[in-house]
Amino acid sequence: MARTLGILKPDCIRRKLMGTVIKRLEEEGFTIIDVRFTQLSVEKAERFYAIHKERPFFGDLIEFMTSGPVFVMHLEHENAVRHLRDVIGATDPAEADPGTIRGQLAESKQNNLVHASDSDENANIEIHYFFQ
Ligand code: 3AN
Repeated sequence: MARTLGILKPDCIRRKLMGTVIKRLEEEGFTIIDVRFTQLSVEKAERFYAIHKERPFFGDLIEFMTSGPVFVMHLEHENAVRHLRDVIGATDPAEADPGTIRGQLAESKQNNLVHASDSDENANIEIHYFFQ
């Protein structure tokens, strides 16, 4: 079994969609290994998204990710990274498959409800970033 990291972003919590998204993840076969409900500091969010530092949306992304609590999930599934990214869909909800979480529910590229690790290597780094 492989593992990945998912984060329910502040828009997901504000819109009271946590239950909906978690239910979908359970229906898709994910096992929840560990969770943390936490408020990211600007420093922690900037380190988490360091790879996007030069992108024009970086400031907005950090402001958004620190605008309220996030729900961090350590998840297990066969091909967990691929499976979670398939279930949440493309970054831009307008481009996401209508059957995906973002395709069904997300509002914009920024307010897209869920973060998912994009490789096994990054999943490992991100899991250790939040869970000892
Ligand atoms: P994903 O979350 O689908 O892996 P990335 O890694 O390209 O997408 O981007 C990280 C986060 O940055 C996205 N989840 C999204 O919130 C934000 N983001 C990406 N591209 C844009 C954009 N063009 N405008 C605003 N926010 C963006």
